[in-house]
Amino acid sequence: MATSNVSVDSIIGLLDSCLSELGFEVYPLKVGWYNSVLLPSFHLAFPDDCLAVVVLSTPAMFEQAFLPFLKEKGCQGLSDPIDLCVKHHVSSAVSQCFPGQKVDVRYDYEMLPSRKPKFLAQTAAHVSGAAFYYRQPDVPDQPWGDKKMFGVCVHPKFGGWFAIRALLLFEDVVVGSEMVKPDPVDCVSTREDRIKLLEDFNFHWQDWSYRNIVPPVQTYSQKQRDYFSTSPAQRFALLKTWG
Ligand code: GSH
Repeated sequence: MATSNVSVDSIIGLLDSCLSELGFEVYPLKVGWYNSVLLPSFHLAFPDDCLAVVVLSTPAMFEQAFLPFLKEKGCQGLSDPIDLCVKHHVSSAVSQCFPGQKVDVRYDYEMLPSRKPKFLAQTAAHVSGAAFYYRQPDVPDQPWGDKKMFGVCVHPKFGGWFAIRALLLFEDVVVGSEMVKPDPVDCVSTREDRIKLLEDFNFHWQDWSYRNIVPPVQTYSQKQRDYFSTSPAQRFALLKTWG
């Protein structure tokens, strides 16, 4: 692997200049930060000092990227329009900003032949400092006995009103010790609030109350709420009612 003289700041700056106006956020991390918290079977097969970037969608993505994408493509017969829209914008940004550079782009919806996800999105978000991944062991003296509770990420500005969309692996960019691992903001700091968060997420995630565990600066618009609370099979019919 060649050592690149491209700085992390310039990579993030370029990506941000393409993606932020579309409602995405980007956060850098080192592959080693990610691999060090996972079992070997989940490791990314890249060196520890290789640069990765996690891409999130914020509430603005729906109006700033998705609705214009639908308008341009026409929604007739389009399956997985959200995934297609994210892929379109992220892959265009990568090829426009880094022509000729080897970048392995992995999306949240992609699986390996083993049926494992291509990357663990919540772990990537946590180690990059983008969002705190609250898991069962983060609750001292946990009240659930043997019951398995799924963890959930909380963004300091958007609470649960965001989604983790992609991981970019810059195969030829080696980052040195000057890149310091940021701690994600621990915005749900008390035991009581962490219990509430995990219970809201595990027992009634469909009412979306877990998303408001911290006061969000922006949430999904009514249109976006209607879209995501409609089952994918019914979304086409909903879109038609929007004209
Ligand atoms: N695969 C379908 C598509 O591409 O249209 C469905 C996509 C979808 O609804 N994804 C969910 C989503 O974006 C799960 S990641 N939800 C937004 C959220 O939960 O905040």
